[in-house]
Amino acid sequence: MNTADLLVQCLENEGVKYVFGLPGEENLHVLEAIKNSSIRFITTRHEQGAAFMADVYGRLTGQAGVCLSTLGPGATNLMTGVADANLDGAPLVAITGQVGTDRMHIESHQYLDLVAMFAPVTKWNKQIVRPSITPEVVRKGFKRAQTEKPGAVHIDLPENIAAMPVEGKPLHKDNVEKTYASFASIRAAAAAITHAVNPIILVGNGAIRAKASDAVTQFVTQMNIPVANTFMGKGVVPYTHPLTLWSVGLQQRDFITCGFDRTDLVIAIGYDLIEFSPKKWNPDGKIPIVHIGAISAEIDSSYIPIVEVIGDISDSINEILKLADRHNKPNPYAINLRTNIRADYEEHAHDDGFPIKPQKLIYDLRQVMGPEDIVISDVGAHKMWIARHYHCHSPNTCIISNGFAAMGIAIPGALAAKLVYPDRKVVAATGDGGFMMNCQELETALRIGTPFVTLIFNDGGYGLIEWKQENHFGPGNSSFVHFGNPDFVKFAESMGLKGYRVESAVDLVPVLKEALEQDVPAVIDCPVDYRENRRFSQKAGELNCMT
Ligand SMILES: Cc1ncc(C[n+]2csc(CCOP(=O)(O)OP(=O)(O)O)c2C)c(N)n1
Ligand SMILES: [Mg+2]
Repeated sequence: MNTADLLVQCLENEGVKYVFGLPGEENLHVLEAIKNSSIRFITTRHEQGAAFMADVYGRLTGQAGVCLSTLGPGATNLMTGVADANLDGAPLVAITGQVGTDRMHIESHQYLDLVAMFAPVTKWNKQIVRPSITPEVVRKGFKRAQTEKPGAVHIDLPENIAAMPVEGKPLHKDNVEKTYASFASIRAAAAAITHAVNPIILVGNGAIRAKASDAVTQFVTQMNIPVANTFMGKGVVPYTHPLTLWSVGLQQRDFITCGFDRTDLVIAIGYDLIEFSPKKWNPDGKIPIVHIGAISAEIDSSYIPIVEVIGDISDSINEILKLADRHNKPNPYAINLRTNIRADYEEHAHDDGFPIKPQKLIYDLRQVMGPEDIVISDVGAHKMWIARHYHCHSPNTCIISNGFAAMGIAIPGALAAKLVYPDRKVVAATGDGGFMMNCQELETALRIGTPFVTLIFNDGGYGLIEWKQENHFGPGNSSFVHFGNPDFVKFAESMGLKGYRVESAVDLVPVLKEALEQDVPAVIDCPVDYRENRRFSQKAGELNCMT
């Protein structure tokens, strides 16, 4: 047995089913070891795709997704997806090949100090400097990646170490017990909740990671308190619940902002500040906050909780429920707000304008997707519309990157989602810009048999940036944001995929339905009317929270 064999045994011990990656000379031994293992290697067309696949796999399962690259250029390609996992709180382990330890001290072909390079985009990273430490490095790596707040870990394996003989076996996984909040913190939180006049709940991805959906929904119902979710907190409370105010987190004002303007207590549950800065909803730091989470609150001058309830989230909520007493009805203002938000959602439901308005596009997408089906959003104007308008029945059914927010995640992410849930429908919703960043992974999807639908919001440009430019510099004032596109239908067909073009608003639902029935990946080119972006900004700018 060599070190590479032992490394792969350790991966098996961690329950790894897939390694996403791209081969190179410096990881030959690892690939050979994977070939002889129970793990399936998924060969990708770019290391970035491999890292995004591992990222979304980790986010959906809570088990670290694993990606592999060679040294130098392979490793630099891997970094974006690794950084995405780290800032989105997704468990991921990246393994890189490396030159031998005998040539790291001199100018060496393709050599970069990868431990130094990955340090800022990981929670922890190390080089395997001698064969015998492999089980400890791997166990520690997985433990770090998977423990709250999850993130990315990097392991660097020099090729001479990989080939060295070794004895040893994987370490046992330790039993990590739940931690429970102190009684004092629960009592203080319950008192604050009891006395608040107009509280609001803000729920984030931490509640999904902690599988606290049932407890949060129970809390909302029993306490009669309205709840908003961050982009990454969709589905914690089903969107049909009468007290949900849906997603918050646009950088500009929106209906939901009014809920925060009027509140006298924010109950933040599993809220990650990275997604939506508290400075946006609590600029002068005056709103009292109860922080309920698995770990202590991040420091921010706008986020200094009056009490932190730290421990298993479901348990904390259940204990608070035993002590809190709210006989007063929910504020009628919150109910009005809900009515306004819903009216806005439905405003374009039957709009047959073409190119299709983003609101209508997303409304139709929701109609064809079942409650457990999964949408993976890319990053751009379409993401903002998905965040506002695509609502979820359950957690992890709309994946949005809102920590790192890297374009190019949707297609590799959808492939990973289809691997995890082969029986669910999966849609990669992407801009035309993001599509061209990782569309090569559609070949990977075809080859490994993961059919999903890629829905392109086609505006011939970097729509979100155009939107921001126009907000800053006035209508018509945008620069460097337009480009040409290939014929996406022919492009898809040339790869052996199904290609569709939406030619009118009424086409979209039947095209989506047909595309979702295919047994190969399908691509839908859908022209989108982004004049709605500016319209929305105007409407939001005129929003008067006092009505
Ligand atoms: C990798 C990466 N590069 C650049 C950006 C900055 N950025 C954010 S959105 C956006 C435009 C996205 O364009 P497209 O994919 O066509 O989506 P649209 O906004 O048109 O819906 C850009 C350039 C980013 N988030 N990620
Ligand atoms: Mg675009």
